Amino acid sequence: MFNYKWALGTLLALAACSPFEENKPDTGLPPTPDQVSFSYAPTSRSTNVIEFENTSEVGFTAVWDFGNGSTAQGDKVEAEFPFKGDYKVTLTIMNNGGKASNSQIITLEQDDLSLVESDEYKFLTGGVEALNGKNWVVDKTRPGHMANSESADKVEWWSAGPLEKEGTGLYTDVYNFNIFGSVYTHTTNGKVFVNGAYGDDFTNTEPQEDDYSAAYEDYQATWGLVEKEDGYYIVLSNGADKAWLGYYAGPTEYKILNLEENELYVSFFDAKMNGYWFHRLIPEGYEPDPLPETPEYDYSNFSQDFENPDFEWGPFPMDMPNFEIISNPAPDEVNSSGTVGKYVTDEGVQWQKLPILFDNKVDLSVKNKVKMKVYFPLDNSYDNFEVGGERNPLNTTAAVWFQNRESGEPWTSEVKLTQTVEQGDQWVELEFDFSQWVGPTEFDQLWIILGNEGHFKASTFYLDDIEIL
Ligand SMILES: [Ca+2]
Ligand SMILES: [Ca+2]
Repeated sequence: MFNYKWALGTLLALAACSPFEENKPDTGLPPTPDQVSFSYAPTSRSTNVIEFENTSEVGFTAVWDFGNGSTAQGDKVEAEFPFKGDYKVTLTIMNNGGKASNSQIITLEQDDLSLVESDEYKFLTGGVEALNGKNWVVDKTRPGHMANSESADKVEWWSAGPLEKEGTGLYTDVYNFNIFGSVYTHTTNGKVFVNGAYGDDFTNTEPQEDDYSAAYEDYQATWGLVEKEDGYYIVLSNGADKAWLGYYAGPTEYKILNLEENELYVSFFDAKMNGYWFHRLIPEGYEPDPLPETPEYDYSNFSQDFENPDFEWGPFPMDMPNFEIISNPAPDEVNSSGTVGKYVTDEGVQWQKLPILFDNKVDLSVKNKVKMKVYFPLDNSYDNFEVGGERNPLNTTAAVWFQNRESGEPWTSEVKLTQTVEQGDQWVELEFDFSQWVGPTEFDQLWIILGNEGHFKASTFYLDDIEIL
């Protein structure tokens, strides 16, 4: 919803600047609903593709809601209605004084299934051959079937491990999309999984760590597939009642990140978290191939010099810096080795960091120093403003920290050390001494961040000879 409002706001702002749109008198007074009118007619393409025309005598911005999940702006617009039914079409007229709306119910007598022959419809519903629609379930056995992020497109904060939400009600849900009548059926098997901030939307809740399970009956709603500037969205609607997919966190719009026969990957905005949740779904009964696992290493014997060209540091459960082994770009006295790691962050993606996973728990009373060599190029566009400002700067620090990756909130018990790298354009050896934390024994993961945590900038660093001593 946030995305939509933002997009609409932008469009309106553009329209207000366009001289071509100001062909209707703008009295400065707000329009009234009786001044808002429109006509419509089927097009030659299909009786289910309707052209609408704004016939209002006031205002200069016309915004349409077609009652099928899609919207448009302009005085002459087209909308597709693949399925028969009654649709409430609303035109909103805006001028400098305000806005007013008027609606008409339009009736489509027949389906036009030629409008839903695209792969998106076929993969989501099974197409016109699937009289009972297609059942989807959360891909519970593979990592990443649920995740969250500040971004709608990339997982940055947290990613669920296999079966991590067992017992919450999430894995017993079945989501059916039927192309006929656009019917969405959410079979709950009695219990649904609800975000902790949305417990008041349900009765009969039971705590699940910071979240809830809630008793909830099966229900039916309608679904639509809406194409926006940034791709397709599934839009669910159930009148005044709730309709959702997966973990309940408020919204009825689901951005499709991937849709193929055996995978539906979506993200959705959680207004209370001000971030996005992700679900990967698979057809009910489909047995997915295991995903490649992130390699794990022996903590008591870990070192990495990147001299083995076959070394693969990943795949990672979240979006990490682009990492590759390359020839040492600047051999010097500190690091004359042949090959090193290249660590590149993308513009606009926050929280990129490299993990090292251990297959055993870390014992800081035995080994408690992390050493590594880094090379910070001077031509990164480092910022100068303070950490904790509006955006974290890209700066000349390197940080390493230990976490317990089995914890649901690993950051609450982490131990972290940060150092400023004093020289650029040369190799520098760093040592991080964790000997003050010999107590905790739950850590099983080390993170490395070069250039500061939480910045959004493109950056390039080099890394080599990581050792735990
Ligand atoms: Ca359930
Ligand atoms: Ca090396």
